Amino acid sequence: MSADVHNGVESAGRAVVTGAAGFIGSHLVEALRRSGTNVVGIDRKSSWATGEIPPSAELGSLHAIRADLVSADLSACLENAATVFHLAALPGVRPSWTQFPEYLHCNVLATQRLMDACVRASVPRVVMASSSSVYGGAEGTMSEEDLPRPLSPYGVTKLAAERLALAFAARRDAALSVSALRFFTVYGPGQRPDMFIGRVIRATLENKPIEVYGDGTQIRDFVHVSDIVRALMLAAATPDKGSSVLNIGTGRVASMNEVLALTGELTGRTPDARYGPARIGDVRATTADIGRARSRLGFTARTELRAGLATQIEWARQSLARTSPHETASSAQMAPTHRS
Ligand code: UPG
Repeated sequence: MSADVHNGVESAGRAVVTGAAGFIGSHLVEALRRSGTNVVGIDRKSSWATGEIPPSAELGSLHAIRADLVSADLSACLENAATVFHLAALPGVRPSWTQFPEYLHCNVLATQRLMDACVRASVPRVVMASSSSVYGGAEGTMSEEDLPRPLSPYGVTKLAAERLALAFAARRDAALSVSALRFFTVYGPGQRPDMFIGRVIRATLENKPIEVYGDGTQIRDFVHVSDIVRALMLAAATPDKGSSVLNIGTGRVASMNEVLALTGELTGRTPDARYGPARIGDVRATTADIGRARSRLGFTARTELRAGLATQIEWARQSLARTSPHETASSAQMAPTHRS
């Protein structure tokens, strides 16, 4: 983390992170605490127990609160907050067709309640996770200027959340700025288990088949979680007092077939890909226009896909060794398997 980011967040004071136990949230909480920032982390997951970790010489404190944003007493959580990182959401494109009330609750209602509380508590800055899913099936590079046309109920709720936050920030009585970061497809250690890269790695390490939805030629702008954390910290530290929407991606793409091939190279095992129908609501391609994030935040992604995949493979190996030590020890002695 660069000194300016470190100082920017630290001098800004206490940070509140919603979705603190999630994939991106847990990385952000760690980075904030390493920078000496005291963190209030809110999550509704059962693994996130309410409790207090005092500050140490190396780390800022953590006040963990297990709560649902829709019913929690948010004024207490937001006291003295300088930055609220709003990452809590029900993610994932495909289940949103059948679980829409849950998506509404977690993505829209929760955001409305949080923003209302932020205005009342005079929180100066909210940095929130939006998604490239708001764009829908755009051809070519996706720019913040494009008209969003989400193709899934999930994308609709993320767009609603983003617009809600911006509407609160625009209120005459609000002294609040919002940075809505449209994350492209995030990967890295701790990635959600329903996502493609994590599934490919796990299946390959366990010698199991992986179902590819479609012919594998769909492309994604994959962005490593360490770059996402850096973008979040930069957005919190920017001296710009206005609200903005910013793409956070790499500007480069890979197809699912390329991910399969790279995983094969890096693990020494050929993934057993089984091709099935494409899923409704999945877009063919995402590519971030990265110009605005570069000019406003000085952000460019640093992690190349090959190096980033290696970090996730290493993490997956370690997690598998913890859950099934015997299996992994014996498979580690096996010669790489190659399937046709
Ligand atoms: N896919 C498969 N097999 C699987 C899982 C996924 O073929 O078992 C496909 C999927 O259909 C898609 C591609 O792989 O075409 C990538 O899927 P995934 O890794 O789940 O990412 P996205 O669908 O791009 O969605 C991710 C996040 C979402 C976020 C979005 C931002 O899940 O929460 O908003 O990226 O772009």
